Amino acid sequence: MTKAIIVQRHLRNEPSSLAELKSLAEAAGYDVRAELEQVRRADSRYQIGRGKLKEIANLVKEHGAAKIIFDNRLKAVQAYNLAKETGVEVADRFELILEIFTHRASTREAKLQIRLAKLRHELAHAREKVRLAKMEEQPGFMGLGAYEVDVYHDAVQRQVHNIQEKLDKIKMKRNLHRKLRKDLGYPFISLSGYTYAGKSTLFNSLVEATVPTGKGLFTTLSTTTRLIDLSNKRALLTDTVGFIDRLPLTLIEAFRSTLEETIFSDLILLVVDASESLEEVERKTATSFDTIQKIGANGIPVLTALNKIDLLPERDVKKRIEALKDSAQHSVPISALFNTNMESLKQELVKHLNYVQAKFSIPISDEALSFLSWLFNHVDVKCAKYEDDCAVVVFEAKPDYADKILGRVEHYNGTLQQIVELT
Ligand SMILES: Nc1nc2c(ncn2[C@@H]2O[C@H](COP(=O)(O)OP(=O)(O)OP(=O)(O)O)[C@@H](O)[C@H]2O)c(=O)[nH]1
Ligand SMILES: [Mg+2]
Repeated sequence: MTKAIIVQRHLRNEPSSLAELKSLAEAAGYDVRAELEQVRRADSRYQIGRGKLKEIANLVKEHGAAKIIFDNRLKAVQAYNLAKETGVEVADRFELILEIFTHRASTREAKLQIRLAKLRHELAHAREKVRLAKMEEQPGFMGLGAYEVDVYHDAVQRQVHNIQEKLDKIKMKRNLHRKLRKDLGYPFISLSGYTYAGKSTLFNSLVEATVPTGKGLFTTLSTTTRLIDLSNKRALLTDTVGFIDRLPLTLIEAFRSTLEETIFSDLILLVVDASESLEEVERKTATSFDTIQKIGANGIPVLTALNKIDLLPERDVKKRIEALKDSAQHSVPISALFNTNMESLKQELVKHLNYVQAKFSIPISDEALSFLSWLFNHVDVKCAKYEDDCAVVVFEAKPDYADKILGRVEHYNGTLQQIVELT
């Protein structure tokens, strides 16, 4: 394991993020040996002050560290200067997140998305890096000197284009799958929320799946969709990549097609880790709502699951519900790990899916009977009885699917008698 030192510079009114940076570093496989914090304005050459830099250099020697990781975004020149002064590689939080994603990406799409994010990051820093690389060889700055800036820039741009084409093809396939699923009439529910909140654990518990969980931050980088049974109704539930504070736009853009599962859902099931301090719960919930907006999923109804309540006394659960009531209007306390309150959660999911209940009558014929047997297999039929030469049926479905069904009812000379919203 590479030994690392983590550093954050922040203003007095800004919070410390070293605990999260440490979890990120560990998720990337580093052994964090020391942490350092400095309250001051950013220094243009080193990000931190000169005195602190000496301290870091000493820590590097003392611990035999091979990497310094900054919470702050570093300019290429700052990373260069820091590497020069300390003799080891320097990375910032964004590069650290990229590193985790690179290790963890298992699907072809996720791998391509990561390469795209990396190349875009390269492009943004290309000119500065090439200039620095030409001056002198430094750890983490090698291998660029042979390229002329423009040649390098063009080469990267071509690769970006290439990957984008491949991703577009995968996206088309994904769109087709989504359309096929839509034709089945099932509503889409997507799990969403901060990384490590317990989305995959909840997914496994709701649909009896075995997606990987708990390997540190960002365990899930691709999507998995399964049918979920909600008392006679069925929906499709998707587990997907988690959010984090200051998630770089490059990464959001690169992961757009994965995130589209959320954008096109009928309901977002937002998972919040309620076991942390009230401050953390509020910060991570705000980040989650913010990211939902950023990816263009605002307007989709959100149901919040306050997870990990097994770790909290009951009065603290109430405090969290109270604290979040403005942002998360509808919340259900649960423990995904111990299957606590799963039935209430399922009931709330059904409530939030905005089903309609429709009643129709249809004259009996061979065709009508085979349509009715299809209906029993595809929607929640509440009641069916025979009156004179007609069948009278009450069923519940998503509004657009109910419309489709009623179209077929009309086709068989049936009549709609009543339709009501169930919320
Ligand atoms: N005590 C307790 N731990 C839980 C609960 N739900 C999840 N966890 C733990 O929280 C950790 C993270 O769970 P995951 O399901 O991997 O979280 P995630 O939101 O899918 O994380 P990413 O895929 O990284 O975004 C794991 O160690 C789980 O065992 C719960 O209800 N109670
Ligand atoms: Mg997960």
